[in-house]
Amino acid sequence: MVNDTIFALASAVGRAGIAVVRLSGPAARGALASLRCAPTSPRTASMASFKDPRSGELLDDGLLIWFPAPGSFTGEDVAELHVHGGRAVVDGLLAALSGINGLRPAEPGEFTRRAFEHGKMDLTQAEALADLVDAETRAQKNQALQQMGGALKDLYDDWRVILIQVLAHLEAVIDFPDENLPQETTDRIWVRLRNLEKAIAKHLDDGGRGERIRDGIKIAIIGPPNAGKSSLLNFLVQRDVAIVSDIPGTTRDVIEVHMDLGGFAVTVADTAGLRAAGNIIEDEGIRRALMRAQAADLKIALFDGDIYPTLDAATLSLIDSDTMTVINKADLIQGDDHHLESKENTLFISLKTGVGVDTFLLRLQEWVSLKMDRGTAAPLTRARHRHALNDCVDAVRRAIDAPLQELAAQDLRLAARALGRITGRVDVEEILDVIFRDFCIGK
Ligand SMILES: Nc1nc2c(ncn2[C@@H]2O[C@H](COP(=O)(O)OP(=O)(O)OP(=O)(O)O)[C@@H](O)[C@H]2O)c(=O)[nH]1
Ligand SMILES: [Mg+2]
Repeated sequence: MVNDTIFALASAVGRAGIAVVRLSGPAARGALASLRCAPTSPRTASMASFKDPRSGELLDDGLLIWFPAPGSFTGEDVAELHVHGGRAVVDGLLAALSGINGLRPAEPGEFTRRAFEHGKMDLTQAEALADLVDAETRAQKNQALQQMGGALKDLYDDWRVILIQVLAHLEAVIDFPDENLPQETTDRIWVRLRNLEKAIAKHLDDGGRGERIRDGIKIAIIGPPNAGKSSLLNFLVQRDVAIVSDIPGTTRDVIEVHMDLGGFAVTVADTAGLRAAGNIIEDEGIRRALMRAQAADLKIALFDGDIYPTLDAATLSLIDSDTMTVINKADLIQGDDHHLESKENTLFISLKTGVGVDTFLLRLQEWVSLKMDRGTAAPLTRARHRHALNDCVDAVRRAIDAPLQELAAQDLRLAARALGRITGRVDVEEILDVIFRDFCIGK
């Protein structure tokens, strides 16, 4: 029930310097009175003593901030109680709040839900808030902040306004055929619609940049047995996560590690060496390695320098434009060092001596940031948005090709609704508003 007053520990659970307990709803002010304190001036921190409503026992001395409705995060009366972050203090305060009439613990996400319901943010901003809390890398944080600032909301709202305006014009043409709208006006409708179709298509065709920043870019290390794939994983994550041995076929399962590479979230997977193993466990490992290679955004094809210039054929056959070719064990390659110099897309490294590894790391970071940094426009961040935008652009295309204006109007309504699904705005009444605002039909 929206009329309930909710409370929750807003800071992390566990021992800490300070804990923040938040209340939101109409009974927030009354709850403070029960704790025998009262808000002073709005949005200003003041010292307060919080006391148990029944026994009068001191729960803690802390800070109180009062955010009166509607100028608060949720749009309701909100109180923030900053207390010492000890378990007993927090438990005591939460227990005291539970005992106050009209108060109940908040459900997960309920504060943000209320903010959405009171029009403080749209759904993309609510999602961005969740992303910001989960952000582990600089790029994830920046993207969440951009989206929380309304970058996607503004974009989708603008498109929705265009759709609604076009729809309003079209409905006017349908409903009032005798009004004789200038041909120019009608032509402009279709130009606007075609431009919109292009803009949405371009936004959709971003190579999944936003989703990749959010979910992490997938890198798979593939290559023949014994090339040093597990050694490379251990080097990248600077931990001894995978078993390294000189026995070919050591790695069977895919070993996956999340890491921050130059500010971007990446998942690196070490895989089983590719060969005709003839052993069911290793064969299964190789099958998984190939699947992982297929799903990866970037493959690092790692070859064994010990047999250079022979390169493993199975690995060679997997190289595509999203593959970095790396030859390891450069220390074992005989002859003149000159021809080992890293060329364009082929790098020579030795994980044993460290030769070439800095260049390799640099190239890898360059590649990752190139994949992520294309353009400054706010990218799509969720499959949910992509799905709705695909529905929207399909409907716009159908409207453009529609044989009848009535059918086009129906498709435009669907297109606007698809955008509304992303931001959480789904009223059709707006269309009437536009008709009456933009047109002097009721002469
Ligand atoms: N000389 C030399 N040996 C290396 C180098 N890098 C790794 N090795 C050794 O090569 C052997 C194989 O390394 P791993 O990392 O287990 O190789 P892998 O590709 O994961 O092998 P599989 O899991 O069997 O597919 C180990 O004995 C490593 O110590 C290098 O740069 N030079
Ligand atoms: Mg291995």
